[in-house]
Parts: sequence; C-alpha cells; structure tokens
Amino acid sequence: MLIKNPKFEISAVSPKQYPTNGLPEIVLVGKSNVGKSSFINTMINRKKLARTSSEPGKTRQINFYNMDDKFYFVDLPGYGYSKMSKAEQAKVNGFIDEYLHIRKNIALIILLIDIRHEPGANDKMMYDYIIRSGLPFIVLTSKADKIAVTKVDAAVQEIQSILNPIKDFTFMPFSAERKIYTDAVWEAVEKVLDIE
Ligand SMILES: Nc1nc2c(ncn2[C@@H]2O[C@H](COP(=O)(O)OP(=O)(O)OP(=O)(O)O)[C@@H](O)[C@H]2O)c(=O)[nH]1
Ligand SMILES: [Mg+2]
Repeated sequence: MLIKNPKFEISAVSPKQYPTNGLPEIVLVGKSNVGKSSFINTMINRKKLARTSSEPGKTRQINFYNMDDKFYFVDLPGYGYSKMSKAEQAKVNGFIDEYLHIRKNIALIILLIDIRHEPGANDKMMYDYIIRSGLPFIVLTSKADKIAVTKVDAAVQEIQSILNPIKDFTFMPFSAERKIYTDAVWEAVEKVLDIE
C-alpha cells in the first residue's frame, strides 16, 4: 500500500482524546526500544514522522498516525523499561492496558520482539493477553538486520516455538534498517483492513 500523506494526529493520555472518526487501528506493542516507532517510519518511508531514540522509553503517550484517512498506526509506549521510575512505569502501563481493553477500533495488533532475544516475562504476558483478547495479531521479530540473513528464519522459528509451539499464528521478521520485509507486513495489514 502506498501511503501518500501520513500525518501525526494526536498524543493521547486518556480515552477522551482518542480519535472519534471510527477508522480501524493497527497498533504497535512491545518492549521499550524494540523498534515500534521505527516500524511506522519504515513502513511509510519517512525518517522522522514517529519519534525514535536509542534510549528506551522514548514514546510515553499513545500516538495516533493517520494514514490517508484509511487507518491509523497507533504507537504505544513500550513496557519493561527498568530505569523508568515506578510511578512513570505504572502510568505508561496504565495507558497501554486502558487502550487495549477499551478500544473497539483495533483491527490488528503487531507485537514486536527483538530477534536476538528470547521473549521475556513481559512479552509472554502481552502475548497471552492478546490471545485471550481474540484480536487479530502478528508477531514481528524486529532488528533482523542485527543477525546474518541466513540465520533469520531459524531465529523467527525459535521465538515462535517458545510463544506459539503449535505454530498456528503468523510470525515474521522485520527490520527498520533494511526494507526487505515490508511487503509481507503490508500484505498482512491489507488483509485485515480489506483494502489495497
Ligand atoms: N539495527 C536496527 N536498529 C533498529 C531497528 N529498529 C529500531 N532500531 C533502533 O532501536 C532504537 C529504538 O527504536 P524505537 O523505534 O525508538 O523503539 P520503540 O520501540 O519505539 O521504543 P520506546 O518508544 O522507548 O518504547 C533506535 O535507536 C532505533 O534506531 C532495526 O530494525 N534495526
Ligand atoms: Mg517509541
């Protein structure tokens, strides 16, 4: 899908601020620093629409990016950033939980897990939550450029066998650095949105 005019719309800290136009939402979840904001930039070929940082804990609110009035990419704060104060962590986790629990517009959850690491306790909790919610989701193993191309498939399989041994869900590699995986992800997005 070619997005012509992607726009930042709002940073929300409360459901009152969520958009009200009813567009479907594709939401990015995952640990701090795993590459959620970078994912959005890569998918739409923009360097800086979503703000990224090498320091974990960059995104602290719920950012809605309007994709040509077709859908939103929703960039959530990351979980599990241990250096954040307990109060700040609780606040951020509250934003994530509240959004995922009450939002009816979620068309797809994209869970990012670093391809180099085993899923942590927080990732497992999020994965279980998503399964129980019954919402459509895919898991992307991010930063695939950090390992040799020849090892990528095995690394994706390994992460899938930990979280989803029956292998009945979609796990795919992603790299915000190298644009070689975006087509498959766009296909998954288009499928849930039923548009091209
Ligand atoms: N090599 C590599 N680096 C990446 C990739 N994706 C993100 N990064 C880097 O990882 C760091 C974190 O990226 P962000 O996109 O800000 O991560 P985030 O998940 O939004 O982080 P929070 O907002 O803190 O939750 C940045 O320095 C990015 O440049 C990738 O695919 N490959
Ligand atoms: Mg971010």
